[in-house]
Amino acid sequence: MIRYDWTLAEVAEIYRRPLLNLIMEAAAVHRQFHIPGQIQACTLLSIKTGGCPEDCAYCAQSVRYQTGVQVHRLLDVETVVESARQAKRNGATRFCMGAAWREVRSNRDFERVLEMVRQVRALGLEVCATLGMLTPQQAVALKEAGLTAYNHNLDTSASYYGEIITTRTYEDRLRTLEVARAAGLSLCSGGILGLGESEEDRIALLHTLATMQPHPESVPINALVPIQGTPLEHQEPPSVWEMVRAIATARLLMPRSMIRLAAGRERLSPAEQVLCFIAGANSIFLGEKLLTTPNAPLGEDEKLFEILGIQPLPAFANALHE
Ligand code: SAM
Ligand code: DTB
Ligand code: SF4
Repeated sequence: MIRYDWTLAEVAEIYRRPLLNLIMEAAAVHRQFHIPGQIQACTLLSIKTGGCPEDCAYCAQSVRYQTGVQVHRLLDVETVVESARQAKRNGATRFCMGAAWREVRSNRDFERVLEMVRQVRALGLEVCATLGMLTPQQAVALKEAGLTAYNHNLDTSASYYGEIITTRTYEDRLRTLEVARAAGLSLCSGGILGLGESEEDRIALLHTLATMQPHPESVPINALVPIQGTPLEHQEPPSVWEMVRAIATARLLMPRSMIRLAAGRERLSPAEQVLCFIAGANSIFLGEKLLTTPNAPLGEDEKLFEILGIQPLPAFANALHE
């Protein structure tokens, strides 16, 4: 049974359960809705890096902070498609393209992104994009080009959002998610732990996601990657226990969604990652790099998959969501 009417109190009760019980309950629900041992591998590429006018306090790519990020205009179609081919050879089944834009503008750059989507899709990969705010027309154009999913994270609770980002509102964020949904795109939306938010903020974020109908098909749980030069550079990243707790709660609230152990995975030991998988995470980023920061080394992931007997989730296996 999938529920969309969770109350804040119910979410809080689940989130605060004794951790071992929570993990075991999440593992049981996980088995009901997913093939155990099957993990989705997604590869990220930053197709336009840095120079973003937004002020997200965690981000390496905002113009407001001196982060030393290598700024780059929109990549060529061929460079992106070659990178997608490589991702496929490495075992990825979803390719995610990120652009440091506040919003999409309907210009030649957008035409180029549409061409990237067409060509990456033609490789037999699921294609995801994260490009900032969208108009309904742009969302439809992306869908028609073959885009599988649109990533747009809520990051934190509505009430804490203003502490992290002042250049747009939570309502802007929710509106873009609706626009993408209305165009028939799958949604990828989650958050970041370690922004200085309280437990109540985490509960509220999970509540917002779990009361969307339908639930986002994929829910990335990121651990803050502290970036030098940003206001959050000295923030302590969340512990593995906090990650596991958030993952297990997300699994119980949104049983059918893919829960992604996203940024921050490289700081976890293999055994800690396994704990996240048992708690319901069934998707990861595969590849040496996230957008601007390093990810878990490929060789180590290969070893981990081998040891655990992990089967990669085939592309479009979750087409029932689309
Ligand atoms: N500009 C677009 C946007 O904000 O929607 C797309 C790219 S943006 C970099 C994508 C997401 O990456 C953000 O919403 C945030 O959740 C995540 N992210 C960015 N920097 C991060 C960091 N330092 N640590 C963890 N997650 C981060
Ligand atoms: C998501 O939830 N996390 C990814 C992806 N969606 C776009 C981004 C993580 C970025 C980590 C910091 C960086 O590499 O700049
Ligand atoms: Fe720009 Fe996205 Fe980074 Fe915010 S998270 S500064 S919108 S690239």
